[in-house]
Amino acid sequence: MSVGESFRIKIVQTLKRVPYDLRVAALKEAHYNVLRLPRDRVYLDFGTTRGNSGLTDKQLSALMIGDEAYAGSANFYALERVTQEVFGKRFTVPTHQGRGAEHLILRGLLQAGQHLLTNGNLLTLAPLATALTLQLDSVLGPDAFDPRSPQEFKADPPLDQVEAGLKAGGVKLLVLGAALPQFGGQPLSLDNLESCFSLARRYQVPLALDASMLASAAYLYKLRRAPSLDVRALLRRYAQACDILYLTGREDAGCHTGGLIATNDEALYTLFRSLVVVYEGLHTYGGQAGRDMQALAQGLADLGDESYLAFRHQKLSYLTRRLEEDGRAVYQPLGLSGVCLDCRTFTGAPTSANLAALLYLVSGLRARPMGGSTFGRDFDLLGLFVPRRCYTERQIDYLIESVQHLARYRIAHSLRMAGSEPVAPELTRYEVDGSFITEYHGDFLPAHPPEPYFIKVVEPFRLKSIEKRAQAIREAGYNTFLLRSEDIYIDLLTDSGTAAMSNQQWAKMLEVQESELGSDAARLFHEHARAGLGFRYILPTHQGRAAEHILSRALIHPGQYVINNMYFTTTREHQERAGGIFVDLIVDEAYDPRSGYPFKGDLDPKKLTAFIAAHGPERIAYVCVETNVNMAGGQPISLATTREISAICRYHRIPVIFDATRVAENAYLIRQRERAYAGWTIKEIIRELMALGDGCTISAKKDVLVNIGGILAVNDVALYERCAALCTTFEGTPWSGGLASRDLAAMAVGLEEMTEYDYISSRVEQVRYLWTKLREAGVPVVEPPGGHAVFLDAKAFLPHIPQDQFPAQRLAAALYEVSGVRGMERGIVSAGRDPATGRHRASKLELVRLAIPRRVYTYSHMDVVAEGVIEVFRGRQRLTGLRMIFEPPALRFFTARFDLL
Ligand code: P61
Repeated sequence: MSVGESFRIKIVQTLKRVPYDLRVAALKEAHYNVLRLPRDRVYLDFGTTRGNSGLTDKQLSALMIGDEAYAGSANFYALERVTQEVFGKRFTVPTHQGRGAEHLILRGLLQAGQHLLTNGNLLTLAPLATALTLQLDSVLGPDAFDPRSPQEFKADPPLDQVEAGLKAGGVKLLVLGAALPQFGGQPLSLDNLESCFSLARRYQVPLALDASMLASAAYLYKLRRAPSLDVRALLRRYAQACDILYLTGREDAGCHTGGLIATNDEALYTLFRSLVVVYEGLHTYGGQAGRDMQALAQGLADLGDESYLAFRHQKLSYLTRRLEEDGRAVYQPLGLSGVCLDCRTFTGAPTSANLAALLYLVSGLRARPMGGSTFGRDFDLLGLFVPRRCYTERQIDYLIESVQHLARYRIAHSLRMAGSEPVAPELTRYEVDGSFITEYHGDFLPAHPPEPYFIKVVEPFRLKSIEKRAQAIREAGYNTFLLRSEDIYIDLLTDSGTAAMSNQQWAKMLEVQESELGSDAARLFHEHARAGLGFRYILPTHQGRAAEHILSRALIHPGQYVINNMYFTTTREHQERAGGIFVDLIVDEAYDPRSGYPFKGDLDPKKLTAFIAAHGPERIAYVCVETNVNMAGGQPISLATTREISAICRYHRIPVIFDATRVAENAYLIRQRERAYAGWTIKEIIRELMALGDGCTISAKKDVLVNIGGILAVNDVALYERCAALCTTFEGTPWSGGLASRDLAAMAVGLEEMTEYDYISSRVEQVRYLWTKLREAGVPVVEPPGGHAVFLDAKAFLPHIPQDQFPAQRLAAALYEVSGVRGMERGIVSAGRDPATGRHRASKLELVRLAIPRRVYTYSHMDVVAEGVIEVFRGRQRLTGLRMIFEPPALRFFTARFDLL
């Protein structure tokens, strides 16, 4: 079974590759030390796990509830409470980061020249010890330096050496790291810590535990030695085995800054409290903003989240396995920070500094060179540290392929360290004679391009037990619309309003001013909508159906026909409510799930001509052309056919109105499938398509990448004025459409982002990935793959259930029960009843839609979804039909209830 992330993505940070010439210049400027490169010159950063995690949504909101009082901030008390709960430590002293804590501990407990002993936890400790003229002794077992030794707890110091140090009387403090960042996060075992602690007690030397990566250590301990214990219990037991616990919030707690010291010893607390005010800040904020203490409190409260730790372990194991398959020696066993490569396995055995520079040059990635002299031992590793909740599997794949790619290069010159030995690797400068590599083979192109964004904020979720799911779907009347979000594992109900917004959208949202009259946001929105779509007049609406409501009222005389390519539920509802007679003239192929016709969304020009001839153009209110037709399976329209439709309508003076809700996806599929447009940009294709119409309605909750919003655009001024009046009546001012200004700002930015090629291709290719997996397993899916969703063909999936027993409804319910994945019925229930006869409209298509939210789920999630569907498919014979026990009057699929037959 695949393991997916235990979260969905909430905010993404858009990501651009750094061109080769910029990389060359940046590397020179950084004196060939990749650790000196600024982050914006790095494409994906595997140089550290410190302070670069994706936040959880709760941490993000914690940042918004900072109590920035100078003394006695509420956030301090929250932090203190969590520290008590998680670690069982009564007193908390906040510090600005981990090294702030270390500084206070060293300064408080040791005097110049005195000794302290550590298990190789040197990263920040060593420079501090030097600065305070302390003697730092580091002990680790010989295995710790052997990448091949399977010793599971390489951070365990040999007890005899610890005792020898304590016995001699020289050592005044023991500082043990729960996991060592140097080798990818090698853990310290609980047993070893407990033994060290009793030794320390015997010799009356305080033991300080660096708990920055305690969750990682505890998880690995559980995995390797104590499967029956849970991580939360282990966190407490580790914490009990020390006098002082300290940490940086920038590792397992997933924060960007912040640290603390915690103890149960009142004398120690008094000591640190007297120092914190000198070096950090007041004892109730310790050099952290209130918001950072709150985010740290939240991060610590979530430390024991085993589903995330399990996911992380699995992904790092995958990274290890792939690298080993390529013949690389990887430091063993796995820690939870990342993977360390033995540089000697590369041809010519370059140093890690050389390899890191080369890796950056050829792929824009940063890795961490970890060489030789730190421990005075002979090892040279390239650290591939994987930030938490930040990169997807595709991005890890890119890392793997980049490392493979290194084999093609020869390094012409070794780097020579310039100047004297610096305090920290970040400060090292190198020199090189001539050019660094012999030749450049062009920018490295991966087999599967990674997502053009990385994760900024996540929303954790978990899979509920099968019993809970069975109960939930029963209580929901076998209708997935009636399930609660908290009961869902992976939510593919809809791609509507579910996108992860970008950092740029959020930035604009904060920037604009709120006003329902013309605001900077309204101007920005208008500019982008007009430029992007090409229509003259633009109205925002609160969402798509509001635009449809206004347009239908403004354009339909009762008794007139409205021609559509298939139907969408809300569109048809508003056309009919305005007195229109709904007509569907989509091409026949659209109704054949097996047909691979590339433009199954097209309106049929022959059917249109015949209809006009039969009824007369004046009886047709307008022709509504949906892009990327939702109910047909996310199937695109072509420019060629739409041009024909447009010409026919222009000739007869029938307006053409697009439902351009998924126009960017449609444009991408045109670029792929319609040869004449292969070289066009997405923007150009959208403009070309929209130029064939007289206006459009848009639900911005789809392609436009916002959670709320709609657009109505027209060319005709008289029509615009009718619409603007209706907008004022039903929505809000014509400038706001009933939206907050920030929503207009988010739409403005979204209208740009949706046209970026890297984004739209990664979006549609993800849909195709799931589609391919299902099809290869023999699951009946609508062909060819569409733009926003994969549609299961329920008639073929459950041929033994007749349509009046709602096979698609049944399938959606079963999928939820089996896998926690939520899809949506798009069959006879959605089609509703014929207003004339009152009977079910026996829809030709009986589908379950798995709509994929934009930028929210990863390829790992898609694997999990595919496995769920395939499992239902295997057991399909056992499924029986449903009967409807409650039916509402309009749009019944939303709230209807069913029972098993
Ligand atoms: C969806 F089950 N779609 O796909 P609004 N046009 C088109 C849409 O796809 C669309 C709207 C207009 C939804 C949400 C939804 O029966 C349902 O912003 C092509 O939702 O008002 C919406 O835009 C309406 C799901 C709507 C449904 C109606 O999931």
